[in-house]
Amino acid sequence: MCITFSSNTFCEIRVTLNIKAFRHSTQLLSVNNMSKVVRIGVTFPPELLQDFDEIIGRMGYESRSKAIQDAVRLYVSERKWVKEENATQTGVLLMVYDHETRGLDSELTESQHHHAALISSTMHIHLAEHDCLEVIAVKGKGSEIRELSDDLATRRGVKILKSMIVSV
Ligand code: NI
Repeated sequence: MCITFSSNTFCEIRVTLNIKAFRHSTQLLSVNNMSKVVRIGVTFPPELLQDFDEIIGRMGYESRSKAIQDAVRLYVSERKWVKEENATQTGVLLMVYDHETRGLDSELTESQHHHAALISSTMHIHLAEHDCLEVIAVKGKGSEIRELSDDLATRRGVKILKSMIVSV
């Protein structure tokens, strides 16, 4: 697994994850069959890692690996709705992005126009000097919501994309 963030400066750390989660990965660095874990290399922008360490330190985590496993588990559980491809679903996509990332503003607008039938409403808030918050209300087929969500989330400059989706 390779995670890339928008910053140009990275810290490298090593994390250990449950083997079940990454048994299909083609980029495993090493597998320890005895302990049923996979060791992978992940890069982080230093400030993200600093924030993460501060939070898990306060929570009392003894190792980064356990905290990262829990974070990934939460991410997976929050996105389980994507499996219900054919059901009609509704909810909101909440996105934070850096509007100064070259071309991003128009890419995001283009993507939303492409999925116009899915989007009921969009609210844009200028959060800070660089950051914008966009709340996109959606209703439609699960697979189409997932397509839009993935398209937005994976663009460079998009820092957070949180989905709150329910089946109706
Ligand atoms: Ni803005």
